[in-house]
Amino acid sequence: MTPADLRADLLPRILAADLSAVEAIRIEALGKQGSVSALLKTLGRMSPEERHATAPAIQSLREDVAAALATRKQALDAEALTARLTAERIDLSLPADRPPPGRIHPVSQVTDELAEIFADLGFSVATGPEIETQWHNFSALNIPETHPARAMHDTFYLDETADEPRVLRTHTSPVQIRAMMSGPPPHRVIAPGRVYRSDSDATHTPMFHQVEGLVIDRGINMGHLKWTLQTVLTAFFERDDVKLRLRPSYFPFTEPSAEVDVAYTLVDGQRVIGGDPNAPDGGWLELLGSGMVHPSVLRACDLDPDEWQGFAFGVGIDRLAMLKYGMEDLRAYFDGDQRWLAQYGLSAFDVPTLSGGVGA
Ligand code: 2NL
Repeated sequence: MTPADLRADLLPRILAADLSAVEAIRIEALGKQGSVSALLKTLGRMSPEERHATAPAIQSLREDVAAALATRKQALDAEALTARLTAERIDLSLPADRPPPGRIHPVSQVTDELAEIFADLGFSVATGPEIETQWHNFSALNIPETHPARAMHDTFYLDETADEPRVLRTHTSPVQIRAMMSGPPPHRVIAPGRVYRSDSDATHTPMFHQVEGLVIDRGINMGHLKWTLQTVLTAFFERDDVKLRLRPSYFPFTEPSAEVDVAYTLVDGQRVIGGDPNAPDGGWLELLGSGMVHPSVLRACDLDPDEWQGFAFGVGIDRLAMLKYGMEDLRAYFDGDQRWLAQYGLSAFDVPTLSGGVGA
């Protein structure tokens, strides 16, 4: 066939082709065995004069066919897109994919619960640095230089050559020292947060969480302490039979000092707060340390012990979370494993108050 014959055959067919025909014609004309390719191959066997005379018509045929195929394909694609756009509709009323809501870590949950419960009693939440001066962490709390708590194996010391050597706070008491020094009494604060001790086994992690509470006012006594803890723990454990027992104890920063035990019973082998401690499967669980703020601590904060008194207490948040939500291994708390959090994490909506339990 001559270039003109091929042109007369191919171009009208391309103009009328659908998408699959466009591809078929491309192979038929421009493919390895294609008709246009065959014409191009004849050029190799021609004399230079003949080739000079014939080549331009063949070359332009090849270019025109390729261009016509491309143009047709573009037109067909555009048509198909227009057809889809007219036919398909986005349903804006369909609910969107929700991101997974995430879970609240039990330690965060317990911290938030305590903040809510204490807020109902007029306490505010105080925070402070985790890197503390030894004065705020020890001296102001009547903990002498020789006290074992200051020993290397309990405390993480930072840069001992500094003018004012610092430690990772071993309790959140220094936050309350700062609260007492920040303005005049009365003070009602809780100080939740991370604390650090050089200790690591199945029941101790070198970082753990503590909440301390402090009330400073005129005429404060142990009765205020016991009523406050009774009220808070009743709300926290969501039982109306929470029973407390105060046992004499010793802390350098309180006088008198008391350990606070809470009554428990075994239910299906699980320790549950509440019930009769004298029942065969009952007993007392040591929960908090507490006492009346030592006069030396008040004086360190420029308060006159004859005018101002107060009570204070401290409790481990991780322990409280274990007791309330029933996780066994303390170390898993801080591994950051999503599977653990999916199992033990809490919904963002579970916030108890003094007046109503979780979900009220
Ligand atoms: C425990 C013991 C306690 C305090 C913490 C405190 C804070 C100031 C003044 C006086 Cl600023 N006391 N805190 C008092 C008694 C005990 O914690 O065994 N915690 C887990």
